[in-house]
Amino acid sequence: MALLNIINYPDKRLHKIAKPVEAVNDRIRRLVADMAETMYAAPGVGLAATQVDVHERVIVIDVSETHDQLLAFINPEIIWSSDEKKLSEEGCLSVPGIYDNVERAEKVRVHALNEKGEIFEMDCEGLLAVCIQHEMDHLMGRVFVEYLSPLKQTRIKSKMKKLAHAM
Ligand code: GNR
Ligand code: NI
Repeated sequence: MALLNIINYPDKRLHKIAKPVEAVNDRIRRLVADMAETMYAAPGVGLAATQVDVHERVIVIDVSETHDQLLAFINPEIIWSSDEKKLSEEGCLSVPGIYDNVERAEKVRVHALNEKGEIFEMDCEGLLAVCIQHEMDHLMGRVFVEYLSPLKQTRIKSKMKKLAHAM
């Protein structure tokens, strides 16, 4: 296992669109294990491959309080979203220290492959629903701050650039 480097916003690699995984093999299983280790160490409740500069459709999530309920989503697709929306506060490991409200579907149904390459579907609500939509956005090259006002985005970019220079 290995800790992977998380790309920080603003970085144009966060806007790359991930390609579908062609085969769930040992390379993908190693990626899932390394992403899980990186997510737990951060610590975070989710991580998309885009954030570790791998542009393939892989997500890991663990929203349990006990940090022992790892979910891996390979080639995930949201096949249903509720019309009901919900506003909730989000953060992102690629935008450290920034938290703001984003509106998402309250419930979603996801179709994906697991680490064995088997198809599964999952109904998601609460933090899991928020997180899966946040991670799916990463795979499409979208970061949650892009839902905020242009003024906030400008401020966040300048704050992140200052932080990067201070390192
Ligand atoms: O760790 C994370 N917490 C979080 C909180 C509210 C909404 C979304 C998230 S995802 C985030 C980890 C991350 O950046 N995933 O891409
Ligand atoms: Ni994120």
